[in-house]
Formats: sequence, C-alpha cells, structure tokens
Amino acid sequence: MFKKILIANRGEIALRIQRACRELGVKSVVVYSEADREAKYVKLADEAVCIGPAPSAQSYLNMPAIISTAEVTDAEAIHPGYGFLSENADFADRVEQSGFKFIGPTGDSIRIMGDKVSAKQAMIKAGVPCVPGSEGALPDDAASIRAIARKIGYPVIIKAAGGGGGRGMRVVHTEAALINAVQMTKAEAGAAFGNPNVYMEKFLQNPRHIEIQIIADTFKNAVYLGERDCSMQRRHQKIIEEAPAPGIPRKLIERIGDRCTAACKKIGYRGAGTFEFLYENGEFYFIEMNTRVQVEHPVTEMITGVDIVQTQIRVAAGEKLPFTQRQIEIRGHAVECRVNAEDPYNFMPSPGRISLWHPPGGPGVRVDSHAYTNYFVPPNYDSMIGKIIVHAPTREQALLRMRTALDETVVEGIKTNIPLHRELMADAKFMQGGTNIHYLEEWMKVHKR
Ligand code: MV4
Repeated sequence: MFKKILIANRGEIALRIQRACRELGVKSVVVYSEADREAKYVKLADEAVCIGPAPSAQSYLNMPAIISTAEVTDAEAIHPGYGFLSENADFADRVEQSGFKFIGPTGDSIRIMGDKVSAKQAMIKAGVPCVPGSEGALPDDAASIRAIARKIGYPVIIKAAGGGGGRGMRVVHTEAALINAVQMTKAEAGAAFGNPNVYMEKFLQNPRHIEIQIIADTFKNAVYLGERDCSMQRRHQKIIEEAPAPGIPRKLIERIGDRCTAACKKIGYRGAGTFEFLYENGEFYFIEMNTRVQVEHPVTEMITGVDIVQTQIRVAAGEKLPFTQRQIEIRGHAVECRVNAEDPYNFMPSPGRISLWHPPGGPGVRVDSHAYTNYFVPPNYDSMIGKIIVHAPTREQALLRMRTALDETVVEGIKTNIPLHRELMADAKFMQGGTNIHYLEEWMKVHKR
C-alpha cells in the first residue's frame, strides 16, 4: 500500500478521499486554491499545499503545480476525484511519466473513452449493446449522411466525438434539417473540443439514464456493483440518484453487468468506471463510459457495502480486487440528494457564507459534505456543497427516510435546493419510480414559482 497520496481535488470528494486514506493508513496531501484556504478539510489533511489562485485553470487544473507538489511532499500516487483533471488522458500520462501512480485507468483507456466514437467502437467490439447509429464518424458527403439517417430512421441525434455529458449534441427530426445540423455540430465541436468529428444515433425519445458501476484490478478481474438510476436531472445536472433502479428486472441487470465486466477485461481496464446506458422499452443502449469515481458512488456503496474509493486505491497500489462477483449482494435501497448552493426554482448559484449548517442523522443516513457553520461557499466552482444519502430495506422506506433527513437539515445564510428535494420526495410519479430523463424539466414547467 502507498504511504502517501496526493488528492488533486476539492470539496466533498477531497474529504471523501481523505477518509478512505485514513482507514487504509495512508497519509494524505491536499492541494488547494486561495479560494479554499479556510476550508476545514484542508486543515484536516496530513499536509496541505496552496497551488494557486481561485480560478481552476491556475489551481485545480494546473498540472505542473500538482505534479511538483507530489514531488516535494513525497507522495506516491495522485487521486484526481471527479471533474477537473480526472478524465484528462495527458494528465494521467504525465503523472505516471513523473513516477507516480495515477489512481484511475491508463491514459490510453481514458483517451479511448474520451473520444465517444472510439468508445462506442470498443464497446460494439466487446459485445456491449449500443444505440443504433453510424459506424464511426460521419463522412463528409451529404448523400452518404442522408443515407445513414434514412437507414437509422428519424428522429436522429448528431453528437460530437469530443463531447459527452450533454455537450455538442443536436436532435434532427427531418431530412430537410439534416445537413445543416451536421455542419453546425461539426463547427461547434471543432471550436469547443478541437475535434470536428461527429456521429449519428437513433434519438431515443423517453429513456431513463441507468449506469453500471464497475471496478477492475490489474490482474484481469472485473466486478460490477449493480446499477444506479440517474434520470432525475436538469440540463445534464443530476440531482437525485438511486440504487437499485426501480422496476428493472434483476436478470436484465445481470446480463448487462456481465457485458460490462467482459468489456473491461477485453480492453484491459483498471480502476473504477461507469458504463452509462439509456434504458427504453426493456433494452439497454450504451452511450458513454466515465473513467473516474462519480458523484453518486455512495448509493452503490450503501447497497453493496463496498468502499469504492478504498478499492480504487487498493487496485492502483497493485492489489487484487478483495471480492469476486459472487460475493456482491445487493441489500436494500439507497437514494442520494445533491445539495446545491442555488435557488431551488431558478437554479441561480447562491454562493456565500453558511451561517448555520445542521446536517441530518440517524440510522441509514449518510452525509458527504465539507460544509460547516461559517463555511464560505466560494463562487468559483460547482455549486454542490454536499450529498445526503439514505439507505433502507425498501425503496418506500428509503424515500421516507430521505424526507425525514431533509426535514432535519438546516442550512442558513445561502439558498439551497433542499425545498425542491422535499417536493420531489413527495411527488406521486417519483414515488412510483421509473421516471425518465425529461421528468424534472416537465415537472418544473407545471410547478412554476
Ligand atoms: C441520447 C439521448 C437520446 N438518444 N442519445 C445526453 C448526455 C449524453 N451523455 C447523452 N445524452 C443523450 N443521448 C440518443 N441516441 C438523450 C440524451 C439525453 C440525456 C441522457 C442522459 C441523461 C440526461 C439526458 C438529458 C437529455 C438528453
């Protein structure tokens, strides 16, 4: 095991990684920006080094500053968390070329998954079902593009190879609109991602967003840790996640989980990863793979009992996975509400000083947050200030537990989206389970404030 790890992130996930380190007997170094100077988790770490001013480009995205901090503090590995440099293949390569372990997959794996065209090709080859679409990037000539769309059938969606997470996409309903849409998406993709390649898929109208968590070691062992339903989102920002996904037959999950682990073995994947699927009419369609730990990993930890962050660190240190697929059992139901410093109805960020922070507690309640009374939420980063996660024997009990937890929570001095969560936990359709990716945006239209 490592003696010391550098945490190249901030906020709740920096604290989460620190906790994993402490239980593994590993010392932790956090890097922080001037905006995070007073944060408590910075003081809690064994060592902390200021690497630059508030803007991420000069701090949390500053590769030379992060790597030289690892050098001067004698860290052996770097955990990138989520966001920032976590899915930057060049960073992963530079970390390893500098003699440190990158706690994540190889730069080459990240690169394959970062290009959505090569990711999809790798998945098709590995037997993971994908959305019907173009074989690879679209050609240049209009006639061929039209032929591909006719074969798929309208509506289609044009996606940038360099996009992902909802960036660089356009839905096309008619042939008349096709070529212009392809050209626009290509131009935007070239400017935004430095890669003008685009591809085409059948546009699924009412899917759910279901993802499979996997973890793999460097000995060709890979295990899936069940699924998560992340359909409750707005503008590609998830706000509620749960596991298991309500109403999906266990047999279907097992089948798709096995495909995911087989794919991991085939591509030599190491570390934690998430296969994102659209789920419609009883079928799974792969869309993207995330090569990092995700915000919503705690719901999976709750229903499996596996500490995903500790396991990431173990496999990065060269240990074998400490469990097999047969040892993974799904127990009960878990729900996560992301607590954001924002207006609950217009979603405007609400940074500032938290004058009172009173988190919930009790059986089956977990709070992953770096916030505290008098903590100043800086305006420079993501507005998420923490996550409330509940675990209970059934979904119904988990929702009740979440309602109790939300009612107990007190956050004063800034606005948060807790009132929105309280309404959604009591919403009849959500309580039934299985709402799709459009539900929240439709709900907002009906429940105008
Ligand atoms: C789609 C789709 C419908 N059909 N692909 C958006 C984020 C990116 N990961 C892929 N996305 C979508 N791809 C096809 N062929 C609808 C979406 C989509 C979506 C997906 C997951 C979660 C939320 C979403 C919100 C809008 C659109």
